[in-house]
Amino acid sequence: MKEIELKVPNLGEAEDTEIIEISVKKGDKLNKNDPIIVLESEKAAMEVPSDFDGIVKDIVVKEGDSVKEGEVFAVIEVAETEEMKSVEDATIPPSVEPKSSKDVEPITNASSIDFNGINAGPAVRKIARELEIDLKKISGSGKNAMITKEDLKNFIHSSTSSNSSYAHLDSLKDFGEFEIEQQSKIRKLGAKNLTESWNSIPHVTHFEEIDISIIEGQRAEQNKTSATKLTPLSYLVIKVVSALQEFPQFNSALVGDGKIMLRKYFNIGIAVDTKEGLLVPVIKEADKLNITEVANEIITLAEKAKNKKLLERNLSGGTFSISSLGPMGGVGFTPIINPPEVAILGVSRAKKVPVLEGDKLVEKTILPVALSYDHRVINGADAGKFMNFLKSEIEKGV
Ligand code: CAO
Repeated sequence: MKEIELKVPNLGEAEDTEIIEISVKKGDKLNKNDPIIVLESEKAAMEVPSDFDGIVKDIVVKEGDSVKEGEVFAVIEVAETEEMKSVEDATIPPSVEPKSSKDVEPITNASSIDFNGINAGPAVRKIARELEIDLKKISGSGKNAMITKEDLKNFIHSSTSSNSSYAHLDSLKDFGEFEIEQQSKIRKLGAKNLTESWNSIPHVTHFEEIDISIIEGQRAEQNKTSATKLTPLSYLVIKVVSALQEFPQFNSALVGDGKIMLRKYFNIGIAVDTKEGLLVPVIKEADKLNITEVANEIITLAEKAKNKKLLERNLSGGTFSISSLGPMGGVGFTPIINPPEVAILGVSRAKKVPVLEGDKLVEKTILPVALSYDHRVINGADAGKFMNFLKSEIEKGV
């Protein structure tokens, strides 16, 4: 048996590169072509495979290390064969010593799926190859958009669940009369987006009841003179913006690699029910608007949505959404997050209830609300604090 030092191959233009994955550990048995480490190049991951059958004696680097061409990264023990001896002289195994940057192959495989330019580690590639998944369809959430095992799992989960959730027409057609209706494009797209959100975001919903008696009194007064009709929703937008300013993570987007983008603008999406399906136009810079301006925006955007007049810019850039089913009733529902946002407030129907204040029964108007949030970004305790703040802001009135 003979020990061989494995060295970092020629990396092309790159001076040094980071080790993003170590695929083996000390004592592992290696077959020729098994990946040992994965290096990160500018555009893709680069697998450095073993050229021999053997045993890993030592790994002298760790994930995250920066390495240069010629640096030893592992020692392996191989049987002393003629083939091995000839390679030993060259120190760097031929297959890991490309002549130029063009020779540095991103991890690809002889399989029919082309992984060229894909940034993913060997484990992810192996599963993708086995299941014949095209990694180009997956957006990576890791460093430099690397596709992680979690991304792959989510992709597999979302594609299997969306396909398997369709009923089979053939198996249902013998039970009675029916007709087939074609869903509108908006509904179809909405269904896809909702499925993706539901399957990829760990949703938690926090329920609360808010006393809007003061706001309702103020609203009645303002509506006597206001040219624009104010509904409870306009007040909620103003108060939600205050809560988002106080708790910025609720106004963020999860951008991968453990980073959240805390957005310093407050664009509030409003779910609008239209004949064609649900649309969520966005009130831009809601923090700069007063209550009447917010109410005007809601009326204008809802009109446009119902008349198919919304432009792309009216539908993009949201940082938080509100879905109000208030006028339609219901005591509560769990709204689905509108990615890349991380939270959404669902509003149900307010009702008048008798409440004991001291020893007196008084009438209060209570609004049930539900906050769904992305548990990867927001904890239950954060949600509790956000809702307590929102509740006390609303209960103060404007
Ligand atoms: N509780 C009780 N009444 C409420 C209420 C609530 N939470 N919210 C509004 N109302 C009242 C309004 O005050 C108004 O009553 P008055 O005419 O007596 O003042 C009435 O209900 C109708 O309000 P509205 O619907 O015209 O206005 P809005 O600002 O509340 O909502 C809009 C505007 C565009 C959001 C709404 O029309 C809409 O489309 N909602 C549907 C949203 C939806 O489908 N969400 C579900 C998404 S998940 O599938």
